[in-house]
Formats: sequence, C-alpha cells, structure tokens
Amino acid sequence: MNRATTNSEPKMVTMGKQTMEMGGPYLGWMKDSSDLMGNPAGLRERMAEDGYLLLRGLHNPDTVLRVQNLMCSNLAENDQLIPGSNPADCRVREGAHGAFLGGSKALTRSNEFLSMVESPELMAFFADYFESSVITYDYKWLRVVGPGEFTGAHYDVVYMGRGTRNLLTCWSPITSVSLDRGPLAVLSGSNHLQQLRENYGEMDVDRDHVTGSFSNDPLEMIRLFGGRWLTSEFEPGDAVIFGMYNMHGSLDNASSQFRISCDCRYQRATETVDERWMGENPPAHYAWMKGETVTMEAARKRWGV
Ligand SMILES: O=C(O)CCC(=O)C(=O)O
Repeated sequence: MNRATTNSEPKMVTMGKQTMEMGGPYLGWMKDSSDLMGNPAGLRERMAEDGYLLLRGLHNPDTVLRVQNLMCSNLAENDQLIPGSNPADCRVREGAHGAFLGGSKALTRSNEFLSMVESPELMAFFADYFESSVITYDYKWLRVVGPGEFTGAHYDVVYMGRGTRNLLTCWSPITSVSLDRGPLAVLSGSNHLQQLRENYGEMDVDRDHVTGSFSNDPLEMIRLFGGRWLTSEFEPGDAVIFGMYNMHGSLDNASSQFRISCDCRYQRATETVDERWMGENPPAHYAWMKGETVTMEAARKRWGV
C-alpha cells in the first residue's frame, strides 16, 4: 500500500527541478515487499528482480521517533527551525539549509541512533537475509534535507566499493516523508544495466577524483536506460533496502520542512569491508572533491554514455 493522497487531480512532483506526474510515464510507486518479511529466500528473489525492497515497519517506530526527537531538538537548539514552532514539525527557519551529518559522533553514535540502526532485530533481519553473521559499517550517513534540495542519481558502489560488492544500503526515514518532502526514488531496472556496472560502476570517487552523481536529470536517465523512477511516501519505521548497483536519488524537497533520514550499510561478517567506513574514527572520503576533479560529464564522454 502506498500512502498517497488520492484525489482526482494529477499529483505533480519535481526531481532535479524536472516536473513529473505521479503515476505518469516517468514516475510510479515502489512495490511494497513487506509481505515477504520472515521469508529471506523470497526477499532475496525480489531483490534480484527489482533491485530494492520497500519494507514497512522494519524498524520499531518508537525507536525511530526517539531519533526524530533527538534530531529535531538538535535542529531547534541550532536555530534551524522557525522560532516558537513545534520542533517535531521541522519547519525550516528562513535562510536555513539542510546538512549532511554523516559521521557526526554526537548524533550517529548516540544511544538513540544506534538503538535504531544496530538494533538486535535489524541485525537479525540481515543475518537471515545473508544466511551469515553480519556487520554494519561504523560510519553512518545521516541527512537533513532542506527545502529545494535533492540527491542526484547515483550507484552507491562509487562511494563504498572497496570491500564486498554484496553490501546493502538500508535507507530509513526519521521524519514522515510525503511526496513533497523529498522521498528516496529508485530507477526501475537499473540493477540490470551490465554496461553501466562496468564503466560508471567501476569508479571510485577517492581514487579517480570524479564527482559521484551520474546525472541530476531524471528524464535523461530514462532516455538513456529506460525504466521509470519509483518512489513512495514514508513513515518512521519504514525502510528501503537496495544493493550497490541500484540507481537512486531523491525527489526535490518542495516542502517548508526538513526531511531527515539515514542510510546505513550491512554485509556478511566474513567478506571484505571498505576500510574507509570502519573504526572509531573512520577515514571516510579522503580525496573526493579535493584538488583537481574530473567532471562526470567528462567521465561519461570517455565511456560513451
Ligand atoms: O537520502 C537521500 O537523499 C539519498 C540517499 C542515498 O543516496 C543512499 O541511501 O545511498
């Protein structure tokens, strides 16, 4: 079930400032795979087909709400919200912007946050999925996305591909995310683009000094690769899990509220890890966007895409 408002007016949204109609040729709903929870073989099969799993209530919503509370209080204390407004509404103060809080120790190492993204239930879910003991990267990606902001289309492998490629991203909303509040979007069929895996998908942003997003133009992506963008509305507790070769980004945050979400990584404990994301002080990206950088446009010319 998707949580769209159902009225007869076509719902128009934007991604990278390009307008698309919800349910039209370029944008549709993600498939809900929640009915497969408890059936790891079914989940793996769905993942192999679709490249993503939308799972409602994967996290305990109360645990997520505690993180929401922490984040909203932090935004209020830092004068990012409209004075006097309810912090839980995340109403953005004039002139305030979103922030990437990946690696922030105060937030991502807090008990509240770790109780959500390293909960015994979540680790057990991944252990069942992988049929193995599992680990999660110590570094956590935490995003506060402001009005007008969005994420361009990319494969995660270009940012974290030095260990096993059998690494999963778990994207989790911390606030409610309506269609207007910049939800995650995936490009259907993008997990089956063999050639793209072999050129773009072999890139490493720190080694190659290349900007990471393949494109900020969602319609160009469809012209090049076919498929449709798929998205959903989300509530705390929901998650979307996908692999390293799933093209994704987000719709524009067209609301006046921050969208808060996190994306964390899980893999078999027995496989190699990308050391940039491990340890008490993960090195993280050490060369990306530093010094001379090759534009994605130039890299794409070289690959002929
Ligand atoms: O939340 C977003 O805007 C982007 C998320 C993302 O790129 C990821 O989960 O890998």
